[in-house]
Amino acid sequence: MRVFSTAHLRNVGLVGHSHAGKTSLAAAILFAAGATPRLGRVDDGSTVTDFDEIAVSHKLSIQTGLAYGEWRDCKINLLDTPGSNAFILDSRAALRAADTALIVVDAHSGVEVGTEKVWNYAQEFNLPCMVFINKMDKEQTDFEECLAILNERLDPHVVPFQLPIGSEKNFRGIVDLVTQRAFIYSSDGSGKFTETDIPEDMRAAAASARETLVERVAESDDRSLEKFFEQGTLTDAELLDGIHYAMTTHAVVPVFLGSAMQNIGIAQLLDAVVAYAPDPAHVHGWVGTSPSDPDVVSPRHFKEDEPFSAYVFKTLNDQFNRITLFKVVSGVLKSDALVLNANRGTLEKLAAIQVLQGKQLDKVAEAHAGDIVAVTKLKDTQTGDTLCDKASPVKFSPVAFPEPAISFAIDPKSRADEDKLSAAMAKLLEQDQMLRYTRDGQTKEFVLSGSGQQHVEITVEKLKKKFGVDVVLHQPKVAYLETFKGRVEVQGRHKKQTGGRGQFGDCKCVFDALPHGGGFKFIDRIFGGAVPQNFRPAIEKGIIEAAQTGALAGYPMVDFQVELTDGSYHTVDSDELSFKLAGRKAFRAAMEKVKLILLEPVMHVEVVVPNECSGDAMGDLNTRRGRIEGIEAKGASQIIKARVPLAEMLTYAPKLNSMTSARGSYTMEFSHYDEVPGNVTQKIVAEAQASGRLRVTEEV
Ligand SMILES: Nc1nc2c(ncn2[C@@H]2O[C@H](COP(=O)(O)OP(=O)(O)OP(=O)(O)O)[C@@H](O)[C@H]2O)c(=O)[nH]1
Ligand SMILES: [Mg+2]
Repeated sequence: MRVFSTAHLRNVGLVGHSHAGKTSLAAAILFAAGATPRLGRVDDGSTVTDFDEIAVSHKLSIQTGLAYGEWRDCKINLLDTPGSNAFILDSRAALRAADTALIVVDAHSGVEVGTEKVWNYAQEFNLPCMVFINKMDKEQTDFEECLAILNERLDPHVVPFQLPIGSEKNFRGIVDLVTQRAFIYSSDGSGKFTETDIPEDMRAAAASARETLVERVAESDDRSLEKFFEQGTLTDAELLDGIHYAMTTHAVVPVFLGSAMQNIGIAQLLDAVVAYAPDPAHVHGWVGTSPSDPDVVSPRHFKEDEPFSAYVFKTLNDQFNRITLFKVVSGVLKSDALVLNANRGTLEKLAAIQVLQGKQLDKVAEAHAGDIVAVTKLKDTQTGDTLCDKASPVKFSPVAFPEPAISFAIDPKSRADEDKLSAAMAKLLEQDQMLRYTRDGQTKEFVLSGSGQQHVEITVEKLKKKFGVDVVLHQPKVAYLETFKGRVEVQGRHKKQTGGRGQFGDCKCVFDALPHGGGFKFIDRIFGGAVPQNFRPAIEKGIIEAAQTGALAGYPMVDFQVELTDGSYHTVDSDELSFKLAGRKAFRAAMEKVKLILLEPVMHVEVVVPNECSGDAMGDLNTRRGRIEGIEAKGASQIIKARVPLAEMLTYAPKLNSMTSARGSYTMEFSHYDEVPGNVTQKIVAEAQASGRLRVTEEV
């Protein structure tokens, strides 16, 4: 594999709504660039970037695939990202490594939910954008209409750089408005084309569209505008200069078009990427910080003569291999380099530098600033880490992900599955930052959380297919707690005489409710020897154990204190166990006298919905016993902030999807425990009685 210098690199993130044709476009680009002998197709699982067997079977990208093609002396690194709702956050992680976002749009569907999302991600990283209108060969597609939608719903700065020749099944080529040439493609999908003058019947339209293009570019900066007024137009060199500037300032978003499936327009798109997409050197560098002091800013530029630094944006792994993907931010990396992992303070040897073509690795001698490469077998390095020259340490901030939206409890199907589960999950967590795997301390369930139901289901499929671990999913239990109101004095007396040595323990206690969050307190108020000192902890132990199964619905009892005031003992029969049982009896006696209350976890929820859905979304939160605390406008969306009981949020993800046609999203985090209203308590108590969780086991 050849080494490419910074000026000859282009890092392009293919982003967009699911099914827009990103993976197909990556396949067409790789074929055009001679990287594959045939045109790969999603429909028969032969693309380079969707190599994963699960992606192939679902005909859907489930994670970012990396590949590259060589075009006109440049190496174009392609990040083929997933667009489906459950995986689209991965495109955000990938865009961190890109220098240009190529937004792929389905000509028939126009701007979709995913298009808006990736547009926002690109803005977040301040990336120049290009749009590729794909599927121009499809029925019911209209270029002008699609352009109008892009203009209205995505950004008013979109400007066509090409026009289509023919439409729908007669779509056969493009007119390039910058070079003012036409390209007519053969209809056999081979990607062969002939270059001609602009067809007679399109000349007027092309001239007017070009005029708009030049004007829009000129308007983006004063110098160009002056020249435009002086000369009435811009020279080719001025136009190219102007396009670069206009793209980086977001004054112009160039629109290209074609058909990935029919292999039309790909060569011109690649020409445009090489000509207009910035090379890394023209991108402002990254600002890192000193690993030892986050307040000390340490900028890096995409320059070959700076010390080496790189950002790890992805980890791929299976049972056997671990591949770390990173973007070289500064310097030149040579193989066998010993570098610092600035996040972990350890040294890593980057033995062989590799380039990735889907799943295939090829060695390369060096990687220059801006390039995206991979290494295998690193010890400690994780996604989000910075690798750097140990003499010049720097740390870049990782991409932060929102908390997962949906959780399921998982149960291994067998003992063998249980044994393998945690090792397999550790590998999956390493490669998927949107996934969380926790054990609920109270319900004792293993909980798998992800960004959507499909995300969690595909994770379960990976567990089975890649690690041979079979699990079942079910709704997680809610970790209710119990408490009480009031103050009571009770006696707990345990006495047993069954021949031989008996058992005897007796205590008097005052049970008193504490405010929410007060936990448990045990206060020994016995003066003198009513109960010998060494038996008193047993009383406390007995109460703590008994409190694990509350008297209302069998959930742990919290927020109360017990004062031990008195008791009695027997010199022969008393022992620790007897006093533990006395403590239990005291607890149960108290529970019969106080007013029991059920507590439930309440979440702080933030829901983002398009303006027109906010009424429905608020109404729905009300039916979920939610308390709306605020609503804020953000562009065409509303952010609703509310506190909602967790029990009501378990089924929220699919409901929000259907209410907003998948345009809404939400995050939630634990807020506090609150009292469950009476009618809901009755239901939970009835369920607890039916499930037998109220049965108390006597220990004698
Ligand atoms: N007619 C037509 N179909 C296309 C074209 N490009 C892709 N398709 C089809 O559209 C479907 C989706 O294509 P993909 O390439 O998987 O789309 P994607 O954007 O990668 O989708 P995700 O990975 O889910 O984000 C497949 O069935 C493709 O064959 C095109 O130019 N014309
Ligand atoms: Mg795809």
